[in-house]
Amino acid sequence: TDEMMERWRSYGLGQFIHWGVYAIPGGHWEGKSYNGAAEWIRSWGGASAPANWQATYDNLYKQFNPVAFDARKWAKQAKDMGAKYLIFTTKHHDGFSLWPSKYTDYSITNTPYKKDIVKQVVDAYDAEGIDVYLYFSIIDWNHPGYRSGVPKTAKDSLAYEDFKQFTRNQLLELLTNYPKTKGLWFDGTWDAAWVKQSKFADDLEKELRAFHPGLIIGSRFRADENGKRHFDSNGKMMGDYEQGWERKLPKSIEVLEGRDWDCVMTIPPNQWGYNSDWKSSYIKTAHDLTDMLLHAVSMNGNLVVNFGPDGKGNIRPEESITAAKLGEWTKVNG
Ligand code: FUL
Repeated sequence: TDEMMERWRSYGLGQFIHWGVYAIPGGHWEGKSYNGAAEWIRSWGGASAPANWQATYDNLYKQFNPVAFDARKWAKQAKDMGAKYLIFTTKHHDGFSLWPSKYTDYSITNTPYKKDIVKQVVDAYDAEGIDVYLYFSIIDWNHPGYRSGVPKTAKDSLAYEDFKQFTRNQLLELLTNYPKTKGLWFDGTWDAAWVKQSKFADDLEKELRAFHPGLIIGSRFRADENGKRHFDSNGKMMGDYEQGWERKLPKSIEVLEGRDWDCVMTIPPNQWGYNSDWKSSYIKTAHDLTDMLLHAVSMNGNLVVNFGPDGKGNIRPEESITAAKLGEWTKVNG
């Protein structure tokens, strides 16, 4: 609703958190490092991949036991930083669900940790007055029916129908379990055939909005024929600039006219999930980030700074220092 969009427009600063099984390898496995984004390590291909790597990765959840995880600590830190909203990865491309989803076994339920992480995060941030948006990847490397691109055979199509229903079920499940959710921040649509089958997406969008009045939906939910995401200027969707690996924000106000947008930003270049090695990277300073925040806000956007907690649930010290410095700045500058 307009009221919700008004609220969204007033945020300014947000926090993104990428957390999942990929935090265990942290961009490395058996002494080798992977140069791509740490949360993409499952797709580690070519000669550098250890034998049976994907099967190894798909079993890592059996070790996921974040004993240091304390949602209240994260929420307090976000509050002190001045974040007005959170975008939290409920499920990234690997398909691992951080909530006890009844539609898959690949979820937090079957880890040694067992407890519902999404619930703890939603409750803790809500208690600090921070609005929560759920990140949800359409790509799901774990689901047997998922494939990239349009299904080619009848068997594939059937499996893909199953995947679409699964996606719908999981989304309704999230909104049912976490009614405090303010919006859904989708990802991975470029790789999903359903964007070309707009009837399904149209119906699903209507269903989600009817089910959860006021729900804000990110523009990555839809894409054009070529899989390119786009802004929607009708005030019902917000669009994003994903510029995590470049210090780049939209330059001209004209391209943004009438659009609601946020810019999601990593602190190191192109790393969203935890990477145990930051040394080789150019790390954005709190000063860089406040520049970006001012830039975004001056062009009617929000800036969302990403954090990638480690496999135990700790936010890395470098990120905590940045958060504290941002907090000092937002306290003085509003
Ligand atoms: C991208 C993803 O592929 C990255 O891993 C990350 O989640 C970023 C925010 O969106 O499309």
